[in-house]
Amino acid sequence: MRQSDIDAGNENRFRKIMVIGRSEAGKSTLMAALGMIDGTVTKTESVQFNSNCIDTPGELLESPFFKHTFMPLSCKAKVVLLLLDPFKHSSFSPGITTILRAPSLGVITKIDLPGAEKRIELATKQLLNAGVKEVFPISSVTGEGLDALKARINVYIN
Ligand SMILES: Nc1nc2c(ncn2[C@@H]2O[C@H](COP(=O)(O)OP(=O)(O)O)[C@@H](O)[C@H]2O)c(=O)[nH]1
Ligand SMILES: [Mg+2]
Repeated sequence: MRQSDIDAGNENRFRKIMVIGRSEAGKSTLMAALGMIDGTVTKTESVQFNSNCIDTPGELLESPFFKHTFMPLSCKAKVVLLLLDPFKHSSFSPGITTILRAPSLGVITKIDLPGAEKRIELATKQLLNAGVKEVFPISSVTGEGLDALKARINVYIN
C-alpha cells in the first residue's frame, strides 16, 4: 500500500485477498470458509468486491480476452490465491502470475474427495508452472489445510 493512500485514509480501497480459478474450483466456498464473505455461496456471475476479498468469476480465466482483467484488479489486493480443482484441467497459462500486481499463492481444493490424493502432485506442478512459489492443498468442507493457508495469508494481509 502506498503511504499517500494511508495518509488520505484510502486503505479501504484495498481488499485483502483476491481469488482466481475456473468456475466451480471452490473460490466462493473457500472465501466463506475463511470468513471473508458472509452468507450463502451463490454462483458468482461478476467480480464481487466484498469488504475483505475480491471474488472473480471463472469465466474471466477461461477467456483469453478477459484474462488481462486480473492485472488492474490485483492492484487492489494484498495477496492473490490461484485455486485449482485437482479433478479438472488447469486453465492457468504458464507464468500467468507475472501479470498480477500482488504476491500469489497456489491452492489445491477439494482434497476431501476420493482419489484427490493421487492428483495432488500433478496439480502442484500445474500451479508452480502458473508461477506461484507455494502450494496449499485444502478442503473447505473438512477444514483440512486451512490453518496453514490462513497463517500464510496473514503474513500478507496483516
Ligand atoms: N468436496 C468438496 N466440495 C467443494 C469444496 N469447495 C467447494 N466445493 C463444492 O464445489 C462446488 C463449486 O464451489 P464454488 O465455491 O461455488 O466454486 P467457484 O465457482 O470457484 O466459486 C460447490 O458445489 C461446492 O460445494 C471442497 O473443498 N470439497
Ligand atoms: Mg464463485
